[in-house]
Amino acid sequence: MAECIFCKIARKEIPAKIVYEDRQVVAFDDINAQAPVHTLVIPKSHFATFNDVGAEEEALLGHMMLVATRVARDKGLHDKGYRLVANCLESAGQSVFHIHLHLLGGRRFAWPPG
Ligand code: DGP
Repeated sequence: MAECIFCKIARKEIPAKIVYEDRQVVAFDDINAQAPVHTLVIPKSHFATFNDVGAEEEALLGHMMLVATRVARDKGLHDKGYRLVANCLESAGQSVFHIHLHLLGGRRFAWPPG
């Protein structure tokens, strides 16, 4: 999508600290980090929310999860633990309408989330 900020990051039209990329996804560090490690995993194709992802994208969603675990390993979190978060719609905290997984780590997290 032309105006989507995460599409622009995927197309390298605006800068981001990209830590992983392949044909389907890009992972880059969050500009407003909430933990020592805060990386976002996005698909290169645009879906505004997880409600917009159909069953035909099952493999893509699984790939996003596996990439998140790979980045967690690369960032030294594999044995320490980490959190994966996906916010869907405003009430859950979604502010960018291009689906993404948050990989958070490097500190202790509370449960339940706020
Ligand atoms: P969410 O609130 O779940 O939609 O998360 C969106 C995240 O995206 C939020 O933690 C901040 C991050 N973010 C927003 N704009 C940019 C940007 O231009 N660059 C980077 N690296 N992160 C961004």
